[in-house]
Amino acid sequence: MSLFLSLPFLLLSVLTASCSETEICENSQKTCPVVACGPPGRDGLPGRDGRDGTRGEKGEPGQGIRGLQGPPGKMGPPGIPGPPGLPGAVGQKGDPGDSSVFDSSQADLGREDLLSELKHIKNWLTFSLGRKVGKKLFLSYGAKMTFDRVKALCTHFQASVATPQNDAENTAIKIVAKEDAFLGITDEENEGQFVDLTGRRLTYQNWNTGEPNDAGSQEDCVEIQTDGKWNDISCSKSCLAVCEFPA
Ligand code: MFU
Ligand code: CA
Ligand code: CA
Repeated sequence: MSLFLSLPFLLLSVLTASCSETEICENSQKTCPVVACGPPGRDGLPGRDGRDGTRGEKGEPGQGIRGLQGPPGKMGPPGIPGPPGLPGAVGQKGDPGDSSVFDSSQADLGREDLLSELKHIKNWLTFSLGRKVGKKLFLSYGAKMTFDRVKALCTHFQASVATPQNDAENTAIKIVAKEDAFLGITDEENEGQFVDLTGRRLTYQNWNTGEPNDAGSQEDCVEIQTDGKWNDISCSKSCLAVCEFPA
């Protein structure tokens, strides 16, 4: 039975109990105040637990011994690949091949056929990449660099820095070079005396008006401009690398 329902019953019990003593009371006072007359009741049982209070603030770190370090985390994603390195040096000549492993399926291609195929491939490459004048094939590397680097690059590929010896060659270089390109010509040895990279005096030249002017007293290299005209410039400037190959 709930406390609420049992309350009237309790009150009734108290009243009844008080009135059983009423005989004595009536003798002295004629009134019977229920509470005043009865002896105080005993303390009730403790109430039920209250609800949980609000959460407390975070405590200070403990003074105990620190735990061991955890294992390393997972590896991160791979980085961006770096730029390609410079080409390596040309390797040594290989050993002669073993004719016993010769593939007979290629035997029907004779020497003449192979040379003919090679000629075709050379034509395709020249057509799409370069310009051939006489026995020279001009090719652009497509990158700009200082004169020293152009020399090293052309040498690496068994070629020379483009050096026009006539109008046809000059025009071929102008077409292959989409921007200002270095020519294999300098006056580093004797100021004002332009020579090719073998040291020979020029037999052909195509200077722009007012050039060479050795501007700032430090222009000892030569660029071919997009109009085909020449200008002396600093050798440490960056220009397109164009090489000439024996073809
Ligand atoms: C001209 C050229 C120089 C340089 C300069 C910007 O000098 O001769 O080589 O290109 O213009 C005034
Ligand atoms: Ca000069
Ligand atoms: Ca100049």
